Amino acid sequence: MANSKFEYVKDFEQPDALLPNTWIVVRIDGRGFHKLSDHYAFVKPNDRRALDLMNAAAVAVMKDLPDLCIAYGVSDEYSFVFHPTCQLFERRNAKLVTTIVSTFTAYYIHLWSTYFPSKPLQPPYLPSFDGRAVIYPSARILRDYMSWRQVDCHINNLYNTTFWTMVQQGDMSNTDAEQELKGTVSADKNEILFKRFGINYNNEEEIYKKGSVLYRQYELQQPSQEHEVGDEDESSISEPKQSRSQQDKLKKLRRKAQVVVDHVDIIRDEFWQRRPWILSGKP
Ligand code: DGT
Ligand code: MG
Ligand code: MG
Ligand code: MG
Ligand code: MG
Repeated sequence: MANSKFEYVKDFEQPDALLPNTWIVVRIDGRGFHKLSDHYAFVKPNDRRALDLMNAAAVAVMKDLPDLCIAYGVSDEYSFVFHPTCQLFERRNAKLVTTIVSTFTAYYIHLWSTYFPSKPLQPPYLPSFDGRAVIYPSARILRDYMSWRQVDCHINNLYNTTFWTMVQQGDMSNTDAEQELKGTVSADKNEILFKRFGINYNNEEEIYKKGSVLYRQYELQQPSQEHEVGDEDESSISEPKQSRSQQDKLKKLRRKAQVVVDHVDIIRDEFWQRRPWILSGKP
């Protein structure tokens, strides 16, 4: 196309490529899900259908974007992780975030009726999500980020489980339950659940306690115990760049892999040691 005199406006666009050789985490979060969950009468504190729907939309995103190596979801949020070697969209921030947010939202709405067949979506209560990208310079810090989200899941779930049990089974008012829980630590909440309601928090469903972890499982790579991966297993900066054909081959393998939905501890080393391909990016 010939240059027009208007083309100079392109110079106003700002470059926004994310730093090379860093982990990229795109976290999305449901907008106003407090209201949305009320409107569609999500079960409190945990609605299994709502969580399964979040997971199904996230699996679709993982399948659509083979560059993603792991994702973690809890409540109305999901974190999607790109490997430091990722070159998708030249690592442009806005392009990565908007693609993930819109793809996730599209699938969430598309799959809604499968999980809530008797509750058609009604404007203005339509699901939408915000998103942001954050880069992390090492696998250790990436893991600390993931741990942060899972600890958050645990703390919120223990609180919400105790609070709603006191209200629903203990016939307390929201205000009284909130008042009593003020300043309590985990052990206090465990004790309230056990002594007053005979509930052992440990026996609650893993999906509520641990959130959801998505990763690729390859036919030839079953989880192994032997493989040792230190925390310092950074994708080495000195590693030669992958050629185009190498990248394409890896992409194909990733596309064919099964995306697993797991509800397991990702704070301790074991999860990562048994699945070394997640952090190594091979394949
Ligand atoms: P935001 O993110 O600033 O637009 O505002 P919200 O309202 O989305 O707040 P946020 O993201 O901090 O908290 C998530 C809300 O979603 C929280 O109010 C509870 C609701 N929610 C998420 N999962 C469930 C569920 O399984 N059951 C119920 N009843 N509510 C849920
Ligand atoms: Mg929020
Ligand atoms: Mg939200
Ligand atoms: Mg949230
Ligand atoms: Mg276009």
